[in-house]
Amino acid sequence: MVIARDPAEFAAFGCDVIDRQIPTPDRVNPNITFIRDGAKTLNITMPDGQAVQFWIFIDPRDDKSKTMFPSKPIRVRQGQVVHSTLDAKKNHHTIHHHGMNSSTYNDGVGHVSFEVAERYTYQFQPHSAGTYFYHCHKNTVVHFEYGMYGLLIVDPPEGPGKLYQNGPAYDVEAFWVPDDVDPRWHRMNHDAGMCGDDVGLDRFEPKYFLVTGVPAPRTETDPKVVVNAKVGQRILVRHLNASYSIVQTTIEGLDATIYGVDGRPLGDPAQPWAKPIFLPAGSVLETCTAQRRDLIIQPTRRGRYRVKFEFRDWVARGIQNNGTGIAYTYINVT
Ligand SMILES: [Cu+2]
Repeated sequence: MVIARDPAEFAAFGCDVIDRQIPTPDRVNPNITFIRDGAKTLNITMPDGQAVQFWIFIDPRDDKSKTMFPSKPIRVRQGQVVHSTLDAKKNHHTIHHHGMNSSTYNDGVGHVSFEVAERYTYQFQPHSAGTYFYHCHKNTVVHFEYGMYGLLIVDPPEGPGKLYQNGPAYDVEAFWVPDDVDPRWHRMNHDAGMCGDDVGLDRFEPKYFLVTGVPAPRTETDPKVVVNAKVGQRILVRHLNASYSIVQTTIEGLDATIYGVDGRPLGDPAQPWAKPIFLPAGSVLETCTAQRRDLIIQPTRRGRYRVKFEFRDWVARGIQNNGTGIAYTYINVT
């Protein structure tokens, strides 16, 4: 086993991450179990006809998961002991359950623990209901760009229907997961850049802009993205920025209120210092990579309300791909 003691050794470790086939330390009986095989390839045809290769996690117990991008959600309840098993059949991967307070062995960050050589069961117990995601943490910038992620939803102990215990109830649940794709990155090698080799990871030039796996402009009609609700219903939008851009999301004509930030509640009576944030219609919601926001929207009038996602460069802050990096969808209220 390599132990990093000084920067030189860390440099070597960065290039040669430990891989292990081990049992879960301190294993206890789970309340709920998941299996994810990784990575399977999935080709998605972009609006210009180009097929782009993605890597996804699949659930071997569910054939539908073979074509799901983002990967099939993991949905649990606050307080449950969760066992999430990764079967890394081809090459090495990990699962990082982003936002869980896991022990180091169960955190799935290859560089501080190990990569899964064959199979490992991650054990954790979520303590805060909200919106999270899981993703591969092997050569992360490449594997995450390849699409190795899915939503991780933590419901309150009593189950879905409220964002958190004593929190806002919802009638309609929606998932908005903006992502951007540089097709050049989707032809890279599994280990590209890990040993300090210059493979061009300093250049990210996204050409396709997706929401919840749907490339724009299909986001304007695809039921995975478009939200349908009735006047007076409460819509919960779980918004995850899975892109490598700053995303500015604008809901035109409808007010929204942020009740959750990165899996932590706003407006929980037990935490009176953390207030919900009101966004008047037309406000810009800005998120960077990996951030989550839970929005409650309660329309009071019928209409077709447009939602705009602008993908902006981190440094220059201009809209990506020469100003074309925009996706739209709609909230239809009847
Ligand atoms: Cu991976």
